[in-house]
Amino acid sequence: MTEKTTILNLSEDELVHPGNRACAGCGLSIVYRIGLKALGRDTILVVPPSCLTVLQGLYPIAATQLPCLNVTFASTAAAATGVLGALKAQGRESTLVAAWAGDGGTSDIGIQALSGACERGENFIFICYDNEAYMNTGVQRSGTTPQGVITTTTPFSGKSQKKKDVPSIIAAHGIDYVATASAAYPLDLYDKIVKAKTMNGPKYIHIHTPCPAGWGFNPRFTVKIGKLAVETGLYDLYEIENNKWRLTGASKKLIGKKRTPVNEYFNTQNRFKALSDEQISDIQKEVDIKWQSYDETYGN
Ligand SMILES: Cc1ncc(C[n+]2csc(CCOP(=O)(O)OP(=O)(O)O)c2C)c(N)n1
Ligand code: SF4
Ligand SMILES: [Mg+2]
Repeated sequence: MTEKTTILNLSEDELVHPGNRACAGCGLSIVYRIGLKALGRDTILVVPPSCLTVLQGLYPIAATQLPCLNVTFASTAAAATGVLGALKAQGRESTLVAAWAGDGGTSDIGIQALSGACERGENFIFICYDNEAYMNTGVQRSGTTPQGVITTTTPFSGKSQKKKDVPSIIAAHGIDYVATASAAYPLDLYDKIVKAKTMNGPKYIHIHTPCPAGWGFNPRFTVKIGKLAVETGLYDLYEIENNKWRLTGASKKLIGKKRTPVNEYFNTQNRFKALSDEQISDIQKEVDIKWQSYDETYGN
């Protein structure tokens, strides 16, 4: 039987240096530290412009010990494809290539390169940390910003459109592994990355990543808010492995249970303050319908 992952048996190899340029309480700091532990030393990172490039630091400073290619916004998956080609030419195909992009760099600006790489079947892991806006440039709305959220480009009544479902778009390419994760559940993320490493072809992991600066909450509540997103049923943890969809971790435990009302999540963050009672009630109904179908399909 494989040993259950706990905080005690994670790799002690720290690939992210202590101290970096991310804001205090940044969810990305959590997922990057744990994510790189799961990826391991024999990894080349490919990163587009984002808060992650800020976290990494300006040359000659680097926040990680791994080689990292900073590439243009639209080209992350194409550049990762180029790195795979170079490694093949050098006979180094066991080296892992991992792209890490924000939601803007994944769901909007980088989506054509990502779609192409998935369709071609490139052997890499693409990780999207979703802080639900273009944070590095001052909190502009992105395709994955939820409906009703105030950003600097949706300043009064919030974003009108719904959140783009990127994991489903990527899953529609028929790749072998798609998973969602959360900064609030780092061990679940760790296990998913470790599993992705064992598979061939493109692997996609989408991480809900709370951002105190852009979401408007006290930095000490990053994990609490990440957990609330899952406990309310707004953000689901799941895997699609060889076309089989299943809830995992904390979301799986919610099947057949009472969920926390969605307004408890909304009340924790300034970005939701434009939501009316009617909008909140509509969102609650949508979540209830989704979970009713989970309960019927996956409950006992
Ligand atoms: C083609 C192009 N357009 C715009 C920018 C400016 N820019 C740099 S980072 C960034 C925001 C990235 O947002 P996201 O991918 O969500 O990552 P986050 O900053 O939220 O971590 C933008 C718009 C750029 N570098 N290149
Ligand atoms: S703006 Fe948000 S995602 Fe960017 S470094 Fe600060 S807390 Fe992290
Ligand atoms: Mg973002």
